[in-house]
Amino acid sequence: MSPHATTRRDLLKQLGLAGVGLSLVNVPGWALPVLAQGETLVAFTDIPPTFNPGANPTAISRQYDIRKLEPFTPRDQFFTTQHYGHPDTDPATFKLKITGLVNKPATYSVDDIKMMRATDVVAGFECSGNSPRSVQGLASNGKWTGVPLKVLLDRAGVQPQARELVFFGADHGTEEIEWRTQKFTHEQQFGRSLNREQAASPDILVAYALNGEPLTKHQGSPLRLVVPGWYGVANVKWLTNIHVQEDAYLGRFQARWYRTLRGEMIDGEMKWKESAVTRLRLKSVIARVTTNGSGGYTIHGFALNNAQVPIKAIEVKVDDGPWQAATLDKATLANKYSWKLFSYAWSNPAKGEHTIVSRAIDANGQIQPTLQELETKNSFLEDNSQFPRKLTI
Ligand SMILES: Nc1nc2c(c(=O)[nH]1)N[C@H]1C(S)=C(S)[C@@H](COP(=O)(O)O)O[C@H]1N2
Ligand SMILES: [Mo]
Repeated sequence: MSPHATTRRDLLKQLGLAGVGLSLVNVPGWALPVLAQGETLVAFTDIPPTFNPGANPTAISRQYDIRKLEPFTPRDQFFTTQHYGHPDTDPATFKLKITGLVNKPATYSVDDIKMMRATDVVAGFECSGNSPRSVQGLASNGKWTGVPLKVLLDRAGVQPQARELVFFGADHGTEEIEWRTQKFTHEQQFGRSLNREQAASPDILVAYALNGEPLTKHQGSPLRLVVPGWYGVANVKWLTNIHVQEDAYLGRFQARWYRTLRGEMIDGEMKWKESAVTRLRLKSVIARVTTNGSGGYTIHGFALNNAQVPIKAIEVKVDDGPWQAATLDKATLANKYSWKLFSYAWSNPAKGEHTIVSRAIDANGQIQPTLQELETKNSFLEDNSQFPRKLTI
């Protein structure tokens, strides 16, 4: 388990401080990014003052207000969305079935899963539609508890000819199927797949808890898939069936909706490639700016990546100044799939309007692109462009 696998709220509870002016309590070691004593938030001028995401915690979809940035997104603020609404699920009767090309098909109750050895994975993810339009609020970070998918698959015995694992949710809706002149509509479950190699990762969980508390309906109660390092859509909620097959699964949210068309220079020639939304792309976001009231300003943000290549640095640029190294928070950095928090001390900025922006750089030297550099990307999905913010000092 990570050294910081306790939420701030747990910590405050342990200290007997829960509920008493949380943001003013100075918890040692948790100064970042909880507001330190005497610090205040500086408003961004490119966000309307009426912008108040998450104001209704029971809404079926919500954004996380990234200005509240914490190491772990509280369960009732965790961003949430889905395509078909919330299905009716009863944890007492809910079943997860493992079917198809396995030696021992299985049916698990939620209690069966909870009785198995629990594993925690800290993982941050964003919806692939997250972008400046939603003030990057379709992103969150949590500690998930569950059973590794690999344990269930090893028990079931995946047969040699199996190539693909399909994960079905309990939710369903009507989809249009089109082939040449033929068009028909049909009811179907939400489904996503992973190929056998992708599904073999020991870090994928069938999860039942977030930040040490049971999943809510919003997060896919009672069971959901958590695929660390992947965009949100891979994390199938209300998981009722894992079906093992030889053929590729071509459901709408696998093969049609979550697609990006990109132009790529291959040997001097532009080639246009459609690809599926899979692993997170390198992104950093400035989430908030605080001031101590005496000329000291701090810029805070988070970064996401797929963890196959670690993040090496985050840099911040003020107006037309040079890129400057930000400080990466050690605890989140040490945690493979967590979002990484960063901060940058901005001393005595000049009075007036400023534009600030961050960029992430990975261990291969890959740099988070600008919006311009994403010119040949032809969908609004997977927008990992740099996110300039405006504010007035
Ligand atoms: N069963 C099911 N799982 C789903 C979806 C869905 O529509 N149905 N939406 C996906 C998408 S697009 C995202 S971004 C994430 C959001 O997860 P969250 O609500 O826990 O943040 O759930 C994914 N899992
Ligand atoms: Mo999504």
